[in-house]
Amino acid sequence: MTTLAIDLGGTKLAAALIDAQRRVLEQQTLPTPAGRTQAALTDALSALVAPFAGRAQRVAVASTGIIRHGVLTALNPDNLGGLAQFPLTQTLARLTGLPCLAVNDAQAAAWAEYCALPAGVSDMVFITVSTGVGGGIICNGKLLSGKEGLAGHIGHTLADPHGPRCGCGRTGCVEAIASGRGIAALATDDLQGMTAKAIFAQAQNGHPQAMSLIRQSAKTIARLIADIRAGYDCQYAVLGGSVGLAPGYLDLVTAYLAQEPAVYHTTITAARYQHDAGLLGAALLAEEQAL
Ligand code: ADP
Ligand code: BMX
Repeated sequence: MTTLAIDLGGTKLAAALIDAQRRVLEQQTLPTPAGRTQAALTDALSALVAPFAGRAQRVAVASTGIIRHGVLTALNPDNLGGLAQFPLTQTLARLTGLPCLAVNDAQAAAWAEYCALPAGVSDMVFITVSTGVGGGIICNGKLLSGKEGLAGHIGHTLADPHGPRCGCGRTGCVEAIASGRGIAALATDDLQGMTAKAIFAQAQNGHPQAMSLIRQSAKTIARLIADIRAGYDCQYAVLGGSVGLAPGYLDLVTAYLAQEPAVYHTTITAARYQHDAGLLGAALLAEEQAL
């Protein structure tokens, strides 16, 4: 069976055909629309799935936000330009005429990455450092989604009580400091108005503020991993998202975690499936649920 997998993030939308052998056959990406009304997102999804019409038997979506009964509710509406609610599975089922499953993006990626880890690992966390900071927790071999879908939203744990206000309504969340949007929002002077991608490029050229913003992000993620280790003794942390996968970032996080007491040290790797982890995880979950 071929699955049309979709990854809906705060910055980009991706769609791919995934075959029964779990190979990504063909993929296209589009920017998440700027005028982020329900109509704009529906139009963008329509353009995203159009090239794949008639070529899949089901749709599996990995999406930013809390996913409950197929509806996306933003925990941080800033990441979706203020769009707070969206009927995800209903819209995609209408656009494609196919059955549709939707899961949080980091939860989906966690499942794909967990399934690729060596046998014997039963506890791991996947962290996407992207537009936001998302997480997927595997505990005792099971993906935690939570009764209300909130499980794993570790980007909204406290990093600094005196830190910036987060779009979720709290102050000093990990996401407000470490995410792509957080890095960009904290930039001043000549870096003001740049994207995190551009700030990473500046850091490569030795720009002191750019380097400091990236180090601050990596240190915040390292402390988050230590907190999660203390929380449930996970053996592995896997990093994804365009910031998490940026050259040098994993090494920085690893170096900062090494500065914590040894009991919190955890193996950290880059996502084996790189930017496709969410797509593959959603497809796997749809397959397991025999959608
Ligand atoms: P999404 O959040 O939509 O899943 P990404 O994982 O691409 O998308 O994350 C988007 C964030 O990553 C943005 O803040 C963007 O500026 C930043 N980014 C994109 N490419 C890079 C890169 N090569 N290096 C560092 N940051 C990047
Ligand atoms: C936010 C939250 C999470 C998501 C994470 C990463 C929203 C809209 N999203 O913390 O559900 O997993 O960002 O999302 O509240 P991404 O867009 O960066 O991939």
